[in-house]
Amino acid sequence: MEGDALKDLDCQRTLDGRGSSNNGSGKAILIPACCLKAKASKPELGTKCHSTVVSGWFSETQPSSDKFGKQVFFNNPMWPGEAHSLKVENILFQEKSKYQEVLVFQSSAYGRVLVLDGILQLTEKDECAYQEMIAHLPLCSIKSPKNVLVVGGGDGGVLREICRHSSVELIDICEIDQMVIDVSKKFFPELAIGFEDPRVRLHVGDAIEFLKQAPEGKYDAIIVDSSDPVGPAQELVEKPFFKNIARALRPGGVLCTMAESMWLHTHLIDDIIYICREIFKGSVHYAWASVPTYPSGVIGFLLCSTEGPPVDFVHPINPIEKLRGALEFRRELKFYNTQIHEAAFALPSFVKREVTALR
Ligand code: SPD
Repeated sequence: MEGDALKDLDCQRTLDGRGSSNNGSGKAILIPACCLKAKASKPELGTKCHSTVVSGWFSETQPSSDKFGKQVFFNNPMWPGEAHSLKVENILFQEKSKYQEVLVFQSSAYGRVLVLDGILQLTEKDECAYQEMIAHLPLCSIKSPKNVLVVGGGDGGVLREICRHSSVELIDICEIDQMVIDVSKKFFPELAIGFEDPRVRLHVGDAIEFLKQAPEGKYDAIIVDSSDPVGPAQELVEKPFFKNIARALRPGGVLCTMAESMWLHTHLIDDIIYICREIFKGSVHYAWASVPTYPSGVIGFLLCSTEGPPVDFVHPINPIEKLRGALEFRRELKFYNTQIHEAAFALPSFVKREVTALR
């Protein structure tokens, strides 16, 4: 185990796959092992994630066997060397769907928790920060959004937030895993309430295929609420997927996608921004928010617009405070407001330095 732990911490010297087209240097650069692993198109042998509850505590680790066959726990490859733990009061649901292992438990500090393939997706206490930001950062950046597509988001929390916007007429959601929807309806009614809105049209299936079939220019906004890009979700950070998104957006339409933690994955963020800059000819920005139960306590969002009427993501043209009924719709906004929106784009100096594609 010691050897593997050390390997995880190692940085490997490698050539930047983008060569000189990114920063023009073409030099060998250091990519942390976590980012290399996150870039792998398939989960590595023996690293399939499973929910781990040991002695009454959940951590984002994965069980494996040492050379003597004894069960040992390794860190998740996306964030080697750390694991935030939550005390488990009670396991409420644990089953394998066709796609992943789904776990719901009652924690003592953060309420109910949803975990997919061993990775924490949300807790009742802090889900507001993620869902409100990923929905309102894009929707408050354009005037009167009407047609919105959600990729993933089967828990319904992002739908709940989009529904605050009375200008929205249609919300398509494409979620691959029916079990996530069912589990959310049973255990997370405050999120699944999003499905009850008559503007929502649910499509259970593969979003990659859904987007290929989507009419050109149909959506004002597309929100990608995915899991982390290891294994199946890897395709959601690749060029063909972003190309299909850009095609499905109207001119001056916006994309908001979950974009990992600046404390852990600046190389991954750099890669995604680099790809998106090539595809989205409007603007590309990175924002972040505090979500205490996500690795490193923060999560990032990438905001992109297609060529067309310019979009100023940093200064929302459609402030939530001015939208009739939005602050109170279904439940009070807990995290998002216009000040938080503007502040979310302020980046620490190390991020400005390391994410070269932002320059
Ligand atoms: N590292 C966890 C990232 C989880 C992103 N998806 C959350 C789903 C909430 N609707």
